[in-house]
Amino acid sequence: MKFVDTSYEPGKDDLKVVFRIEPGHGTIFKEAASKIAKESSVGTWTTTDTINERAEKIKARVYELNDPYAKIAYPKELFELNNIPQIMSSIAGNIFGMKSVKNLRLVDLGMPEKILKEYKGPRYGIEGVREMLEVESRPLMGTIVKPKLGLDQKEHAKVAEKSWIGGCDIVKDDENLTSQPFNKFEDRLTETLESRDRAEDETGEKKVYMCNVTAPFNEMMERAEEIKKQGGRYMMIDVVTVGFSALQEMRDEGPELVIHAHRAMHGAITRKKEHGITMQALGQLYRLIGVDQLHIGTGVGKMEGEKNDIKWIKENISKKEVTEYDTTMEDMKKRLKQNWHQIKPVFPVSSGGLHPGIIHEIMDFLGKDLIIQAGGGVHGHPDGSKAGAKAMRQAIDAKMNKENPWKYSEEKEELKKALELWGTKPN
Ligand code: RUB
Ligand code: CA
Repeated sequence: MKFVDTSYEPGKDDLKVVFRIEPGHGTIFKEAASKIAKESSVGTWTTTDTINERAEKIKARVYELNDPYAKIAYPKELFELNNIPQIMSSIAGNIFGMKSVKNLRLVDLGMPEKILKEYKGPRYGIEGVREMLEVESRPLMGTIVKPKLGLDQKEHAKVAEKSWIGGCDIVKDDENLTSQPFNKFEDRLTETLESRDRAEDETGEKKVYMCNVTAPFNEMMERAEEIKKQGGRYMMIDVVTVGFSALQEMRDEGPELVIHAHRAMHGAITRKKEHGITMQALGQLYRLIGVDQLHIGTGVGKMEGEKNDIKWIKENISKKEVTEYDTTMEDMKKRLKQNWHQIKPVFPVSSGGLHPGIIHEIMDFLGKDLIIQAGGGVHGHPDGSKAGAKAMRQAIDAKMNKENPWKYSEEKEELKKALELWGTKPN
């Protein structure tokens, strides 16, 4: 069987995948690409006499080679279309362990409408979230209660209340806060939602609490239902650690809540430039399943991530059609067009090491359709969480009013103190 065919034109129902390939010892690039197409579709290491016509017809084909990038087209018949675990067991399965590749990276996906139609996508998306929060155009602003672990439910709710009153739209749990003995899920939920109600009364603004439901599936579902019952509007899920299958079930069968996706553990998969899966490709899958908000990185904060890549992730999870990057020759080798058809846009979240002093830079870079979150950058303010939240909102207001943050801070004490402490440079 032949798996490289550069004259092949992918059909409109094919799933297209870009791989970056470093062949293993004794293997050349083209041969490695061929083995990837083979192992990820119908073949194995040797020829077998069980090959039939169907296998020949539905095999994957390498249709473009641009060392180190190869584009492969997979006919839809290879997949159970609404089963992401099965799709990933094909296109990101055995191939990552083959000796004939030293390094392999799944770079981008081009998903056909036939696959898109099988998924619900975000229930709310950017528009739905903005409507719920009654915030038309500025970035949404949130905080993560810190210390991430150690506060009991009452202390947690108190920090949350101060943050909302100071100006946060959103308060969220951290990725590893779920239901510890000193801070049980249900108690925290009740206390924090009460804080939310008081903060809404006091400020006249809509406030949301993103409570982390991450747990084994049945428990997670019960927690989500409890949120709905107690009048919450959001659930937060650590989408990488719970897995595609559990996430899909939460989206499809869970209560009608906004889904905030924290991506803890993604670095184990996405971080190495020459191996693994890009955040961009994972983001496409999470959009397909239907998270409403997803962490994409900051380009300026404490977490690793190149600006160009972050922009690419942002475009791909939030635009209707991705084409812009097809302009440079270099990008054409590794990026695929994607039309999202009926699937709504995901609200991108920038978080990790942010503080008021770098808001202007991040908004220059990622625009206004963004959720900006700061943990340390709120609760580390010299005058505490409420002042910290105020400073963040002031920094956003300054940028919305096209004013220099230092200039704007002359009249805003909280922002001034934050800028004096952290400056206006990325840390
Ligand atoms: C934020 C924090 C989040 C990171 C995760 O706290 O720790 O979990 O945003 O990173 P702080 P990413 O504001 O104190 O740094 O968003 O890149 O997945
Ligand atoms: Ca965190």
